[in-house]
Amino acid sequence: MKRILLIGLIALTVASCKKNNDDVLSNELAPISVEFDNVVGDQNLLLNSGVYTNANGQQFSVTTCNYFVSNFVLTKTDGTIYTVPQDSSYFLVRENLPATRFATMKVPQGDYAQVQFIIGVDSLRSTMDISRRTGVLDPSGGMDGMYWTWNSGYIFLKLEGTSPAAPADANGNRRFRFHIGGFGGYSSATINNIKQVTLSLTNRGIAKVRTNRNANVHLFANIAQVMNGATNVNLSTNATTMFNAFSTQVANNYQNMFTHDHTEN
Ligand SMILES: [Cu+2]
Repeated sequence: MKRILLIGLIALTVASCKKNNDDVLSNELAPISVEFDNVVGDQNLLLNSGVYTNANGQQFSVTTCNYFVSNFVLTKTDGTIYTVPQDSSYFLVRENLPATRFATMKVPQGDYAQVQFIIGVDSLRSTMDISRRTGVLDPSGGMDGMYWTWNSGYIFLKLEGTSPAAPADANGNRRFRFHIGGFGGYSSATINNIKQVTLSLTNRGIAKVRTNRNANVHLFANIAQVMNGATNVNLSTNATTMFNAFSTQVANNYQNMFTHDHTEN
């Protein structure tokens, strides 16, 4: 600014340059991705081959790890809140399909300090006509069976694997299965396991969203926290958890599994 004042004679020219160099951003939409990087404690998640230990000291391996994340809301450093249009705000993260770990959205340019989303599918969308449930929400599409019925709705999180601690089935396989969902149903009596997650980006790097960049908010999802937390799940007695009361304890565990590790700007 001082420089501009000093060069008074060519002030008009400088002023026009200043406008171009100004740091005020337009509200133009720009790309941002939120990366869901599945880990188990301090180890990477490796389907089938990785061997891990839960809080009860039980070994396990993972064969399937899928979950829905949706309804993203991002907050700028100045407190401005942007809700991603809902039709563009449903993602199914599938560990066996690496590209699905990126939830890619467009938001107004700016510096973002907080990301919020829900694990699962909100009740409104769960009850919408099938024509409004397209893409990853299409029960007849390639969504890997993440759906029960009209009243039970979507399976929000599916974690399956094997464990020597799990009881043997008829074929001698020792499997565990967590199929967790429940949007509340059409009657309020049914389970509601919709969980909201709010993560501050302040400590590990805000997202600088610009039209000429591709900000990526890299999260870790510690899937050990499906089993570990307020309730340390015993795979001997709870090898199969689906649409039942115990599922709420599992959902209470995994709602804390996300942490922000860093941001690539
Ligand atoms: Cu990264």
